[in-house]
Amino acid sequence: MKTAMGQFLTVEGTEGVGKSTNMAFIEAQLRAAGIDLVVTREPGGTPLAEQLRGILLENRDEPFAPMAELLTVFAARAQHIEQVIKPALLAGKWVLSDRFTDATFAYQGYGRGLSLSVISQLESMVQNDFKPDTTFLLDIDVTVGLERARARGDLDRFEHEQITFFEKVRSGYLERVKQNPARFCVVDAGQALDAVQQDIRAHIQVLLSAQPHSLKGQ
Ligand code: Z5A
Repeated sequence: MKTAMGQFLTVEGTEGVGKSTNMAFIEAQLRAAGIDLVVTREPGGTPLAEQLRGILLENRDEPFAPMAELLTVFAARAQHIEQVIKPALLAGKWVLSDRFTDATFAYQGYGRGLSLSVISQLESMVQNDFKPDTTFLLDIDVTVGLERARARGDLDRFEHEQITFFEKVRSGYLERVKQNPARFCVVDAGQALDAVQQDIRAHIQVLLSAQPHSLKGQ
């Protein structure tokens, strides 16, 4: 699948990094520029994939085997791509997704310690060569992020993990940036929100300036 008609943007980061807050900001910026946009998330994005999300996030006594977790994430993704992402891009819309496969490398690969090469194989099976065009990585010291996330209240199954897990996840994300520097926009999410959003706005302006002149404000 080619993404020439629509752009596929993703937002990533560890707990408490401000993804939800900044997804809304990015959405508003893109809509103001006249982009026809579909906003979605992973795990989830379709009724069936949202059910799989519930299974992944729910706290339960039975341990979730890491390989079962990995396969569930990719099952949800296969459904999401087929039902939402692919049709939108083919219709010329842009898609903004709260997390995608970088999260799988970061959480299941670097965090849980599953083989990166197995994850790459699943990525090829499910996505062929389909990847995001641009990924915003909100990066933060994990201690600061966890304080923010825990101040919000109820914790899901991932948020009960130890700090060492999130440190591995964060270094996994930074490793992904090293491997794909052209795709990532890295933002220091430890700054005050105004400064974070100023940085995001600058990245979006670069992105929009590379688009056809039919968009508003170009
Ligand atoms: N997961 C996985 O393991 N493998 C995969 O392949 C995929 C996902 C796709 C659900 O993700 C879980 O799925 C996730 C990994 C796993 N782990 N967990 N949990 P999620 O994205 O739905 O859940 P989340 O990580 O909790 O994201 P979130 O809801 O967007 O939370 P957030 O990043 O913490 O964002 P927030 O709610 O906007 O911000 C948190 C608080 O900080 C909030 O009170 C804000 O007002 C505040 N905030 C935000 N920015 C600032 C600044 N700059 N300064 C001060 N305070 C701020």
